[in-house]
Amino acid sequence: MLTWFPAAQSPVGEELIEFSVHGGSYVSTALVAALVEAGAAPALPGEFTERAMRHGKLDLLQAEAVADLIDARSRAMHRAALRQLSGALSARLLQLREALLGVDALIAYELDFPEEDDGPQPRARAAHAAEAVLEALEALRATMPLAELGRAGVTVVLAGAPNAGKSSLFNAMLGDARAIVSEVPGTTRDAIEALVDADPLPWRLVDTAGLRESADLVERLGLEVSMRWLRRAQVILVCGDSAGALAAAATAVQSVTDAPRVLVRTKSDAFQGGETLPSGAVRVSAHSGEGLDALRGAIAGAVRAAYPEPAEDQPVITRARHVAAIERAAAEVALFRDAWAADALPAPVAATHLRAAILALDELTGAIDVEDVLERVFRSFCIGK
Ligand SMILES: Nc1nc2c(ncn2[C@@H]2O[C@H](COP(=O)(O)OP(=O)(O)OP(=O)(O)O)[C@@H](O)[C@H]2O)c(=O)[nH]1
Ligand SMILES: [Mg+2]
Repeated sequence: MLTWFPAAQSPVGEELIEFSVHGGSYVSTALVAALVEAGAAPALPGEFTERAMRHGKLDLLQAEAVADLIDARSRAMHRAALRQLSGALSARLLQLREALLGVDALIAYELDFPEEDDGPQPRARAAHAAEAVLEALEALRATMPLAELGRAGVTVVLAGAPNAGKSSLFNAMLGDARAIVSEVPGTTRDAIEALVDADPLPWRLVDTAGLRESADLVERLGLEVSMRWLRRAQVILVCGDSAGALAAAATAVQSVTDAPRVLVRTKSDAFQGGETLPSGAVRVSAHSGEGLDALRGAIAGAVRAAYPEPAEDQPVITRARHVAAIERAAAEVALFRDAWAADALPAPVAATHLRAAILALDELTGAIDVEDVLERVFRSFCIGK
């Protein structure tokens, strides 16, 4: 069955025919071979999205968002991609571009009518407007770490004495027996990690070797690995199977890092009562599942506190390319602001910084054709998109 899209209604902005064929790879492969034989060229990776962009159906940032949507490994990435696809980032950049053009116009006014004095000084207004653009650019730049965390996860490290129940808890949180568990203290030697999807950001959950002095060489090496992970941890689950063990583990962790922590009293199913835990500590059993939801909530709370979500109307950036362009634009605006404030450069020269900033923003949205940028963006797509 063929579906025909006239150019105006087609998602790529060109006349398009879709073939729907029976299932199985043979028929579709044979059809593609026949079409190629008849002169068709197979699409390059990302070619459909690229054509959509060239026909004005999407801008470059939205095209990238399509790739991000396909690659999304977490709810956070999915959300960021949808935001970008909706055009929120493009709209903000367009606003900033307009503002810079406005500053440019104020400067031209100052050039044309240097003696004129009518109300608010164009000079001060230009400085003000440039400052506002700079702040908006910096707010955008500041959202990048969230994109990285959305991709790689917030590093959440399980720490505590050997046999505290860390690997059991790790497995229970994953719902999968990934780490070896045994009653022998010192079972875990190397760090094991897994990506756990969660809101507002996914976690990179890391199980580590128990913290203790050991004569065993391999266990000591494992301890060094634990220490490295502890130093990199963004949230720590301090585990102990008694109030005393928990306090000792907290002290040990404290000496290495001041990352936010959640205190976890493990093996709550074997709890006899009669101990007081520090406030905020969560009682959990990897065996019965008791307290796991509370623990998930406590981790999400720590993540939220450490990485506040941007305001609803704050667009976010997601790629190194965005960072580079935003930084370039911000640097140019800052140069303009400083030169303008110090009256150090003739106005036409100061204005070249504004133009350079506008150029950087245009590159970002793909408003100006920068072939090598397009090449890099689209060739990272998979075929058929
Ligand atoms: N009753 C009970 N026992 C548990 C629980 N979690 C772990 N254990 C037991 O505690 C022992 C140690 O568990 P692990 O998960 O291997 O402990 P670990 O902290 O990873 O230990 P190392 O890797 O040696 O540092 C095992 O015998 C587990 O069966 C629990 O929730 N309840
Ligand atoms: Mg273990």
